[in-house]
Amino acid sequence: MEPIQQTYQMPTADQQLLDNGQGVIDPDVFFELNTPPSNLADFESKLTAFVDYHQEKNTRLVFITSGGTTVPLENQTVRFIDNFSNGHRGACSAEYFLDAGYAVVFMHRQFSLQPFHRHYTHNASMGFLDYLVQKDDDTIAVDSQYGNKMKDVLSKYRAATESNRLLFLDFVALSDYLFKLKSGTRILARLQERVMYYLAAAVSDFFIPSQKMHEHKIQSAGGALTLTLDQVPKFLTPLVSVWASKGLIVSFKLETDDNLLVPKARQALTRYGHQVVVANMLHTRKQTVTVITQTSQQVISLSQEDLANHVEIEDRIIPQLVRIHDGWISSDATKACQQ
Ligand code: PAZ
Repeated sequence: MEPIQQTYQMPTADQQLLDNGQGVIDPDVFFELNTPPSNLADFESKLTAFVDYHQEKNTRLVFITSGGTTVPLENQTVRFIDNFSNGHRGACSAEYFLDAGYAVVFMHRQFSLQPFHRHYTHNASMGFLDYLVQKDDDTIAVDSQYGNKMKDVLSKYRAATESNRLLFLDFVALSDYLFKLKSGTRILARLQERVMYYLAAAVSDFFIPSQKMHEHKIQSAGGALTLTLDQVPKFLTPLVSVWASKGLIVSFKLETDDNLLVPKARQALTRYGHQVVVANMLHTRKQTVTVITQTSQQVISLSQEDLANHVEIEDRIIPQLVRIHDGWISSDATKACQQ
């Protein structure tokens, strides 16, 4: 029997007209061609209530995106393309932003690392039950060797949640993430320069639009599978210029080729005109990053001593970003006085 090469459906003439001639559609067109996630209304109402609360309190707020997006291969998704990110950067950063007095919206990939919980999950050698002991009176308790640290983590977690300073929201697929990014930034926009957007999620650059996707599970009887993915529109353009134009925007740049890292990070700053790029390499991202602004470039690295003392690099990154945010807020206040 002839092997059948499976490909996704070719774009229609109409869809081809919508792109910019290089196969990249406009961000607005993306939202017209894709269906919003079914829980978008719930996402919006939780975020609106959180923003209402913090608007009154005059708190600074950080919107953290964390973890990787999936790229489904079928509309009724059985298979998808994923990436390496487990959300460590975002989850860890959330704790340091809370320490710095921020309220945190933690928009994360479902089941990726979460602030505070992260100390007890996703550990290859320790499962949840391994932290517990069964006592003689048949009750259970935390094993005493973990008790002190757990008490400390628990009290910080309770302080954040009881003061309504930590909101968990999630996403899975790329389009889910993009709809929520747009909607979330617009809801937060009324807090203006008090919001920092900390875009640490690993967002796919390529996807299959839903009209071009197989509806049902792709069958192996069809032979080899050839996939063509479209390029994801550049969402930082509307985010910086329209959705969140008053906030401080911190994007992340990940590379595996050292020679590309700083030039690509600078290129992003020039192209989008936002304030900060944190550049990191895949294999050293927990030890060293470069914080780049339009006028400065600072390498932040952990020493051998820091590593031996289990210092986390976010402990150094967040205070630096808070200083930049201080400057952003006061420059905005200066602009307002001059008007
Ligand atoms: O989630 P994680 O801690 O495993 O990785 C963090 C990271 C490398 C995804 C983040 O620091 C980052 O660079 N995000 C942007 C990735 C990108 O360039 O698309």
